Amino acid sequence: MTLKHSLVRKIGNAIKEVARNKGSMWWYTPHMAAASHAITERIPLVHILLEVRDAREWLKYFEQKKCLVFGVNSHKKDNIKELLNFLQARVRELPKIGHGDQTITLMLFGIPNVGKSALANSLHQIGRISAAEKGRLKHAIVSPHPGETKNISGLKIASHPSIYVLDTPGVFPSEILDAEVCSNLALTGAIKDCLVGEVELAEYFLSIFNLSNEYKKWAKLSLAGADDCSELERRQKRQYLTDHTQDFIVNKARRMLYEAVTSFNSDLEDEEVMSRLIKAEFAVLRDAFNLPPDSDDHVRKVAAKLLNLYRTGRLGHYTLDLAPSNNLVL
Ligand SMILES: Nc1nc2c(ncn2[C@@H]2O[C@H](COP(=O)(O)OP(=O)(O)O)[C@@H](O)[C@H]2O)c(=O)[nH]1
Ligand SMILES: [Mg+2]
Repeated sequence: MTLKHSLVRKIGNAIKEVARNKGSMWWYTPHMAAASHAITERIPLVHILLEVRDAREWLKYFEQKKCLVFGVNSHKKDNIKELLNFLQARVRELPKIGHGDQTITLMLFGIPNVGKSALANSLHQIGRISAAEKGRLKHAIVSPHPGETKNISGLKIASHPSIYVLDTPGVFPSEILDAEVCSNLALTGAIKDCLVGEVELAEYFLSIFNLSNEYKKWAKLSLAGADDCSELERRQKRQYLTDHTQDFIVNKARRMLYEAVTSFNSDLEDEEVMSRLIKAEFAVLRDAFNLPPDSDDHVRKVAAKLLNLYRTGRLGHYTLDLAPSNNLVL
């Protein structure tokens, strides 16, 4: 068995344990049940349903299945403009459109923390509506934590005809999924970190990272060696010593991870070897993040910072779940 499998089992057991102690309510909370009910009730009333997924590698798969798919980065204005054009074209295809002041509604739905609210906001901000309609205070709450959107809310994204996008709370199926799916959901932040444990999740990430090709892109960081910088840069580095989101810390973490993983020549499929490597990586990351070794919970702090860098895409891109066509190739 590989360490990844052991960690999946450990995370799966942790989830089952919480379920045993707190009842299945922690997974399918009353709030989520109410949201699912509210979303289901709205389905017959809306014109377009748009499922939001974090699934870059799955685009081709859904295209082959003849689904209407659109890859989008909510932080890219041009991308959002293209999506608005795409949506308006779909709206024009709807029957009985174009008579007077008909209002079209488009409902976003998906699992927690997948980017629904960020997408609703971007569509509203970039949408072709008058400045007065872009209520400065009206926006959906975007957060790195799951469960922040509590209600269904509408934001206008286009005029003539008026199109409103409905942002909804994230929902799961009511049944608990298998251990690997749960582990992947937890790693992406769809399940609250405290239910599984940040350290276990960071170990799980490293067990995937160490067998990936992502770190190989950082070879030049290692060759660059010790940083050579100006007095101003040195001052900034002192000022932001513990801010792991700063580029100089991200690059240091990448370089140290690269050096740690490439220094291990032995078989990483071996659970023992992978465990030792992950332990070594936690030690170098503590150094990269400038955490004092005697601080109480430096292991948890390293884990939290590492998870944040992974989730904001600064440690590369990973597909945790391969599309079926890719599975066939394997
Ligand atoms: N890189 C990137 N991050 C995103 C994107 N959309 C959302 N996020 C981030 O993902 C996290 C969850 O977003 P949010 O919209 O609150 O998810 P929701 O729970 O589905 O509404 C936030 O930290 C966002 O900044 C995107 O297109 N690209
Ligand atoms: Mg939301």
